[in-house]
Amino acid sequence: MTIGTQTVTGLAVGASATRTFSWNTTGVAVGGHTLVATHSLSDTNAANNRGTANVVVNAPVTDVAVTSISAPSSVTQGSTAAIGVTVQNVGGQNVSATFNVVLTDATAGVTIETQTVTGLAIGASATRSFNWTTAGAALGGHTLVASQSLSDDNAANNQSSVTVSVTPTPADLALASITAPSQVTQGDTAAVVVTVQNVGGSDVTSSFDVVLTDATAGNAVIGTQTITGLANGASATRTFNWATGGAAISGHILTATQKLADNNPSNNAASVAITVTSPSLHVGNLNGVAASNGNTWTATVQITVHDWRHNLVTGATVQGTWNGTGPNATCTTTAGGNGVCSVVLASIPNSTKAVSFAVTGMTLAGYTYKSSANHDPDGSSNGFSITVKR
Ligand SMILES: [Ca+2]
Ligand SMILES: [Ca+2]
Ligand SMILES: [Ca+2]
Ligand SMILES: [Ca+2]
Ligand SMILES: [Zn+2]
Repeated sequence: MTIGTQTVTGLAVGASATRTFSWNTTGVAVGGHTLVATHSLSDTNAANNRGTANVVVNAPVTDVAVTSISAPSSVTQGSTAAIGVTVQNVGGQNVSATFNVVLTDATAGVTIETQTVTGLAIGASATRSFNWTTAGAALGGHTLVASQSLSDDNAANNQSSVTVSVTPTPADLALASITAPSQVTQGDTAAVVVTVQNVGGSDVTSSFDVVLTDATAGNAVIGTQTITGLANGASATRTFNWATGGAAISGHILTATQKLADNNPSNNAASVAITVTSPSLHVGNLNGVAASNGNTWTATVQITVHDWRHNLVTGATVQGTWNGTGPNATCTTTAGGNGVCSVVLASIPNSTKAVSFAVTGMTLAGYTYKSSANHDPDGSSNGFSITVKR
């Protein structure tokens, strides 16, 4: 059969002309073929008017190749990595058979996953996504090998590999808890208890600081403590003793922060609310004494002033009223008086068998009078008023 005809428009003496024929071998029988080239000019020497070449036509090859494998260069141990594998029919005929694409971890010697491809037309590609769960994978480099299982005419391109590094899970320290009393009297010390936990995937071997600040006071630092490392999952608790002598009498927000620059900064701090209250005074004891002066008598009431800790207070002024209607009386506790001062009502007629004295107020700069705390340890009064009998 004729493959093709081309025209040459004359040739000068000694000249040559070359023509190229494209032979489409689709449908051509497999085996040896003799191709014959002839020219059509009737010349004087017919013996050199043709040439031949022998060409062997081979059967079309079947060839599926793993053309690409995509993977992250590194993954955190415990996470799942997506590995994409693409196979292509690079041969000369369609592949109708189903074949497997297998992803293995050559470093660990395990098969990660097998997926199937249900045939590929000439030139077509198929991509499969594999999920590599690295929870049990050793740290370090892993060679992942993707291979296709079809027995084809070219085994050289049946697999491809990539190296993925499995890295340790970065540490994550969390400020797990912070507790404090809901209120503290100014001048007292409040214990603020802070717990830090290693909630990340690896041990923390370096030392790190935990800082307690008072957000209400411009984030003033109350204290800093150092924790010398924390194993994975472990907790450490530290107590900050907040001396409130200089703290404003108001609500305060105290914030504890762990200062290690870790993988997750969102859990590095926690806060607690605490109210600093003003120091208070109250009656710590009332005692009454009667003294006779012939036709009259004198009543003396000794008032003991306590602070909120029931310590004796110097310099507190006590106000009170005799007999409900008057006269009023005041006294001030002195350094030598052990927190006690006295009021005296003199010249009481002997016909008056008893008098009473009631505390109505108590003042000292920086303190408040907390009458609900009044008490009398020996039971001679109710802590608010006392009766003195002749
Ligand atoms: Ca010739
Ligand atoms: Ca192949
Ligand atoms: Ca953290
Ligand atoms: Ca008493
Ligand atoms: Zn007391």
